[in-house]
Parts: sequence; structure tokens; C-alpha cells
Amino acid sequence: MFGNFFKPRVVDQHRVPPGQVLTEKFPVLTYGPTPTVRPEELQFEIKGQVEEPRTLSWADLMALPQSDLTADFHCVTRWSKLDVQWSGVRVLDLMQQVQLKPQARAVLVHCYGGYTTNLSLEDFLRAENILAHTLFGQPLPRDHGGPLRLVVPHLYAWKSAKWVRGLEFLDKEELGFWEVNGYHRRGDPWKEERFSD
Ligand SMILES: Nc1nc2c(c(=O)[nH]1)N[C@H]1C(S)=C(S)[C@@H](COP(=O)(O)O)O[C@H]1N2
Ligand SMILES: [Mo]
Repeated sequence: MFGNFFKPRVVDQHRVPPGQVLTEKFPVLTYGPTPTVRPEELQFEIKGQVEEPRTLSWADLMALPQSDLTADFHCVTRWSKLDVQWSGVRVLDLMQQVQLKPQARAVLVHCYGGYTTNLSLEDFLRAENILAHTLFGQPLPRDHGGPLRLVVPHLYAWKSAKWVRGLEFLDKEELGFWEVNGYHRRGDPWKEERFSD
């Protein structure tokens, strides 16, 4: 097991948050069973503190601008993988389709299988965040969240929800699955925000 992990090369050291080790593999970290979601059945729901709730089909999502993102991925269980290549729809491009109510402050991300995670609006509406359907140029594998997952690279990877099925905007923060179970409400890897106090 430890053979898979290595110390960063000197050039990469500044990219590795405290307490993390690098892996070249891409481990799969899933709580519970892996859902099966066919793209054709995806009904991506946007609801809560929005002027008009919306449901987007796979075709609707594919018709939005498509973007690439290369970003490092940091799991709170202490592995990090550098330069993961994603493609999909940027959160900011998706949000062009939605008008938030002025009182919206936070989002609860909902997944097939029941997993949830929370983000402040500020952490959610970042230019690099992406709803990814492609990993290293291939359709996103099911165990990595295919057909669609969120990627929020500046926070620990439990915020990068797999098998996303919708967004619920809230006027005040509600905690998601791991956040209820002792993980930090925000999860900045550079501050080692691993657990709630
Ligand atoms: N729906 C869902 N999303 C999830 C998880 C999960 O269990 N269910 N695990 C999270 C955790 S803890 C991590 S580290 C990453 C792992 O992503 P990976 O399996 O693609 O490496 O997914 C996150 N997103
Ligand atoms: Mo994780």
C-alpha cells in the first residue's frame, strides 16, 4: 500500500498541502454502493433560493459551453494526486442559466445514492469549479462519479460530489453527509480543515 505513495519532487512540494502524500494512481473513495446512472435518465435539478427552478437533461448540459480543467485533487484521508484532467461544464457557465434569489448564501449538492455535501456560495461560484463528465480524455468512469460529478479543486475532495443530481440553494448553510459526521464544514486542505471542532 505504502509503495503507491511518494514524496513530492522538490518542484511539486509547494503544491502538496500539509499532511498529504502523493499518489500516481487515482484511488476510488466512495461511501456505500456505487450508483448506476444512465446519462439519458439524468434530470439535473436546480432548486431552492432561485427565481425559477430548472431541470436540465444530459442534452441540455452538453449544449452548454464545454471546458477543460487541470487541477490537483486532495483527499482528507491524506492522498493527493496532481494534475488531474477533467472536462465538462464550468459551474459559472451552468449558473448563467439560473437567477439566484438575493438571499441565497449556500448550496447543498445532491447525489444519486443520497450523498450530499455543502458549499458556501463563494466556494461554489469559483471560476475553476466544473461539473465533469470526462477524466483524462475518457468518459468519466462510473466509480469516479460518471456520468457527472462536481470538481471543487480548492477544497478537500469530499466536496467533489460524484453522481450529482442537483443543486439546492439555501439562505443558510445546511451540512452535508460527511460534514454532519464530523468533517469540517468548509475543508480547506491548506489550512488542514479536516474535522469540525
Ligand atoms: N456521491 C459521492 N461523492 C463523493 C464521495 C462519495 O462517497 N459519494 N466520496 C468523496 C470523497 S471522500 C472523495 S476523496 C472523492 C473521491 O473521488 P474518487 O473516488 O473519484 O477518487 O469523492 C468524493 N465524492
Ligand atoms: Mo476523501
